[in-house]
Amino acid sequence: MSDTVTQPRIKPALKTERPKLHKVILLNDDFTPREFVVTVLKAEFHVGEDLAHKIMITAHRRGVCVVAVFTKDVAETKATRATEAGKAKGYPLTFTTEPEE
Ligand code: TYC
Repeated sequence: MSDTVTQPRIKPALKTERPKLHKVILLNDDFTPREFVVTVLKAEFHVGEDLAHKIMITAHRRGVCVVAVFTKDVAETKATRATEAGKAKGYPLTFTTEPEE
């Protein structure tokens, strides 16, 4: 007769990794009108007037501002669309993305 005791498995066989989030970053420039930056932030990122203004003025003063975080695909799509909205009006408005630590 064997005395081997089999312990129940506590850890799941495979852990589900949370996808890494990516920041959308607004860059300042000298040409895009402040009001247009606010309009793009409201349209693409669904923020209200007050938060859009706060994000715009932070980028204006500090050079950059994190707008929000999303999964990689969503962050890249939103950054591209928001940058294109500026380009369509002839502005150099730029949104970039980078992975969160
Ligand atoms: N600096 C621009 C101006 O003075 C306004 C601006 C703010 C542009 C934020 C881009 O990300 C930006 N008209």
